[in-house]
Amino acid sequence: MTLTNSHIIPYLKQAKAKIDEQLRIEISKLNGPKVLIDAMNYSLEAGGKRLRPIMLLATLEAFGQNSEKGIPLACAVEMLHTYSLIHDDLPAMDNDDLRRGKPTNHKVFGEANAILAGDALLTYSFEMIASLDDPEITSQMKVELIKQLAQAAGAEGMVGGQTEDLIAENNPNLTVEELEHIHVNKTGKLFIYSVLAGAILARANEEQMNHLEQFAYHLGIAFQIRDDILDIEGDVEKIGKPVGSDFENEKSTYPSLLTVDGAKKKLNEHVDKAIKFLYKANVKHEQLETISMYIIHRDN
Ligand code: GRG
Repeated sequence: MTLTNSHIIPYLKQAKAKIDEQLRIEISKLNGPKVLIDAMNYSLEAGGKRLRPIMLLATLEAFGQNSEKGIPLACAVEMLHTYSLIHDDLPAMDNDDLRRGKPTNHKVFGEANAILAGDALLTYSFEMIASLDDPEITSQMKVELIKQLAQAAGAEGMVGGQTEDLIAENNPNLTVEELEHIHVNKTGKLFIYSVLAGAILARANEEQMNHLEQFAYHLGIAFQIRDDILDIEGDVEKIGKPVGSDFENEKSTYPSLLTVDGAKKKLNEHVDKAIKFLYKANVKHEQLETISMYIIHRDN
């Protein structure tokens, strides 16, 4: 099936607008020191694509359900994602001055406030799930949603992946398999969570859960490969060649290990696998497929 940008963009814009509105509502409920709330808001409003929450909503739609009921949970995922970006940019991690074309959180609010804003976003995400006010979302479902988010974000997921990524910086012989393992933990697990959280709300059966998990697993890898390719294309546009020409002394990426063409081939393989599992899940696949196509064609 071929989907063009003219199909994808309106759908994503509409879903993003709903998420943005609810994020503003959720943050307005918080009574904390002004500088902390401002720092949280700064990164929340800095122009993220909202891919993870959109995937959660699209999963609900895949089960024929109204996506509105997933919006607060989707916002909790975005809060957690935003924390990870703030901390990732800190001097002790990637030491980035810019994110999404704007000064990073610590550049505007100082390092201590950026750490605290990240901490507050992380903790608020769990509070939001515990506070979900919908009679269809039982306490048992909330516990499961909280447990799975903690697993996706913690030592066995995103934080573990970030740690492995830092270790890998000193390994010039990193293999594609090792790189993949890092990215599955660092970014993939939150993608997987987003889909499974939607499936939990929709009361998917076990077989559907398993297929959707595989769908999101492959999509998460495809997302990362696309990100690596975009980085290279951005460097070539800016300075006429990839940073660290011939990829020497550079952090390992899919293009550095496989060449750009090899990375593109791998990306397509993962998207094909993702779509195969999506179809196996026997759900209404249109929106999730639309997002998958966006992820391989996106240019930011
Ligand atoms: C610091 C605990 C901790 C974790 C950091 C997710 C992560 C782990 C770091 C983000 C750094 C990074 C650039 C990872 C590669 C994956 C990626 C491109 C994430 C950004 O996700 P997008 O493109 O971001 O969905 P937007 O800006 O749209 O929200």
